[in-house]
Amino acid sequence: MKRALISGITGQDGAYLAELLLAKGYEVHGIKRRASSFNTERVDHLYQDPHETDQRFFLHYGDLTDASNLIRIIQQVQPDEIYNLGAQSHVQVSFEMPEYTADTDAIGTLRLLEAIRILGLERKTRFYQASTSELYGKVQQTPQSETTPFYPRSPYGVAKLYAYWIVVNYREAYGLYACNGILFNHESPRRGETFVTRKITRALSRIHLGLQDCLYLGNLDARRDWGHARDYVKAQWLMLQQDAPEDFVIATGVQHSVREFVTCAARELGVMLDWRGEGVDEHGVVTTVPADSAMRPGQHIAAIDPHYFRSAEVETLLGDPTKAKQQLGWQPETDFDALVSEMMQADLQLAQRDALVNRAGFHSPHHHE
Ligand code: NDP
Ligand code: GDR
Repeated sequence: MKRALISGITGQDGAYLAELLLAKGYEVHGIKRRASSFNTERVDHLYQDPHETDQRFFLHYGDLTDASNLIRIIQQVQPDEIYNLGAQSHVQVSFEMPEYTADTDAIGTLRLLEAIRILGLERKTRFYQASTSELYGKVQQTPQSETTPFYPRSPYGVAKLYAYWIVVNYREAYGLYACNGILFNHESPRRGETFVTRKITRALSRIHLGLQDCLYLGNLDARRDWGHARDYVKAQWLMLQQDAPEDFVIATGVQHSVREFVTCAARELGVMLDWRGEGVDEHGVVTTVPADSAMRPGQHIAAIDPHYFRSAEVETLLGDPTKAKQQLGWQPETDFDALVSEMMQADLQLAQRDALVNRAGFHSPHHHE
């Protein structure tokens, strides 16, 4: 039985990857952070009572900023594969917490690689690094492939640049089996609520049910190559099953704007949206609306709030996954429309639950942003 250790197991990708590896017969260990409230919601369905025999899913308290703890966990687990998915992963937040982002995303990666060396596991443990299309930042060529130069545009991107190169360096210097997956944006119903896709599907569902009035967004013209996280974790696993370690771009090769995402998500509700440009006050106005919706024709359900503009923006990203298709035999199974539809349906269910709770006289908690 193979043993895997996942940092960031409580995040979007961590949950899908844990499911995939358990289905493949792995013993799966994950690092979770100590928090004052529950933070394991995405993997709670995988939890096994510690008294059960045949246990294959384990969580360890830890943090990427804590080297001695990482060494101890790796020593105990003796993993065949480490997936470093843990990160302060929000680009906008990285402008507010640049040092913490560097500590976790850049030096955290170094700490894991050093732990492998310190424990003499260079020949046993394979390493996957969650690299990102944010490395391309201010893009130098389109579409972006494994050979496109990097130009990161945020403290997050710069931290991930260090992580990318330290992985390459440890592969070349110590012969580690270590790979960078340069993954373009990938989403799902499990996506964090403050990333733009999930923010949109969550807000539109709530507006539809009368729980909220308007969705405030930043740059509607940003363009992204959006895929489904379930498809992308398969590529992470495939990268560690090759004869030799290499870096791969994982993307769909199709690009949409934030505005198109909103329009497509609204269409899922039977709502037609018209964009009436008024400078920075650009609105999404409802034109037709089904009878069961709390929205009204003419209602502004989307508007720009400059608060969400970034200090330095990544305007456009489009990946070229040819190498992954040829060498890994990987390709995305979920297209843009199916992704938006799945996310809308899931958020509609959550909003229906909140509406029911409200009607029964209880008020659902208010979350910021
Ligand atoms: P999430 O933000 O959903 O998950 C991040 C995970 O990292 C969570 O489990 C979080 O714990 C954990 N984490 C945060 N800080 C620390 C720390 N200091 N020590 C240990 N763990 C920590 O991200 P995704 O699942 O979307 O992404 C996974 C990885 O892939 C990240 O590294 C991200 O930067 C990268 N990536 C993501 C892409 C995407 O489109 N989703 C694209 C390309 C790269 P907690 O739950 O407690 O917050
Ligand atoms: P990104 O994802 O920065 O690409 O990083 P995000 O969904 O946050 O932003 C995508 C684009 O949408 C624009 N945008 C908004 N973004 C947010 N969050 N909120 C808004 O209200 C809003 N309005 C417009 C942004 O300006 C941006 O251009 C994600 C993360 O998962 C990273 O960890 C990962 O490395 C990259 O994807 C690939």
